[in-house]
Amino acid sequence: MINAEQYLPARVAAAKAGIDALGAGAVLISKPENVTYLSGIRSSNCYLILTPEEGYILTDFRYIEVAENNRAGLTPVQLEQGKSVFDVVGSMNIPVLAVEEEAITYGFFKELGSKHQGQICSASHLVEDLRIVKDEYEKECLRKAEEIGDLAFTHICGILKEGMTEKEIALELEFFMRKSGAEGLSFETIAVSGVRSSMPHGEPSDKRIEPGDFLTMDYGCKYRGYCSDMTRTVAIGKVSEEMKRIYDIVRRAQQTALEAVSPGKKASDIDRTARDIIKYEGYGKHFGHGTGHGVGLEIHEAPTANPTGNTVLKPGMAVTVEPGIYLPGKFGVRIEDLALVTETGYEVLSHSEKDLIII
Ligand SMILES: [Mn+2]
Repeated sequence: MINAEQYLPARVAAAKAGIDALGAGAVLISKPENVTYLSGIRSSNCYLILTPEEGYILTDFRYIEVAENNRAGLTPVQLEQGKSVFDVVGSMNIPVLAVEEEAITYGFFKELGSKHQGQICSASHLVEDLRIVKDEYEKECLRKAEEIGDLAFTHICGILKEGMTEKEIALELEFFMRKSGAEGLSFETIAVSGVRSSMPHGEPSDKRIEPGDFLTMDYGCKYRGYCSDMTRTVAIGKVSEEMKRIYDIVRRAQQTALEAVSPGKKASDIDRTARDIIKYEGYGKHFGHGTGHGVGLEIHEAPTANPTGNTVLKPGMAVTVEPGIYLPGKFGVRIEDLALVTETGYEVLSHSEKDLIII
């Protein structure tokens, strides 16, 4: 497996190169995923201060050893007890400091303002704009995370049986993914069956699966910090004609939209491809969410593939394709794959069966 370390200095250099355009002399990186992206360090209390020339990594005693060993070329600064990141920033006399406005709280902003004498401006999406295109290391992590998801699907299909509860199914998926090398979950597992499957993000309950149910499982794990995300809907025992028909529409919408993923397309084009098929079949109002989203260190990141998603797809972007149809009081169906945009089209990272499985 490739190592992340060789990519870190280039990522830091790219972030530094964007500071001038913000109208700032330095940027304070506080969003944990952005800190990880640039430094390789995962920590709950770690900040980066970058200027066009310098880079500092600020953390406390608990993480100082990893900070000292960082391979990103950042200078470690230990935050002594009683001393905060705001004290350090205050002592640096930065005329204009850019902050990650969507990642900080009002309390953070107030404290920063009490110590920092200069102006504050927005870092906009300085690091997110870099993260949107994945490098080879990140692609490998995403492939590996999705592979664990695929293995979990095979595993669950082998043990699903009438009478299992949604909670038991979710737990089996989670336990299996952890045993298969995942560090944790990328989000709370969704396992909903029967009438409950019409809730796109329903929580697993004590409901037992029974013949005639659809069971939708939407789950993901983290591998080296990178998230996987996939959804499959399977049938238990038997299916009605209506269930078969709806499944087929979603299956077709998902496959067609997936095949539409290619560089130069807008994210909204992917959404429209899926939505047009579902609308044409008369279920437009039962598909009330976007078709997909980017995935990386965060489970939901850019690009957003909904009707207004105006990001132009580029090679290296990762995007889910996950249309669904939800009929309240009856059932719901969603199918989701994660795809990487390539030079010529797409590479699908989830390989689990998508034709209707009846267990
Ligand atoms: Mn998703």
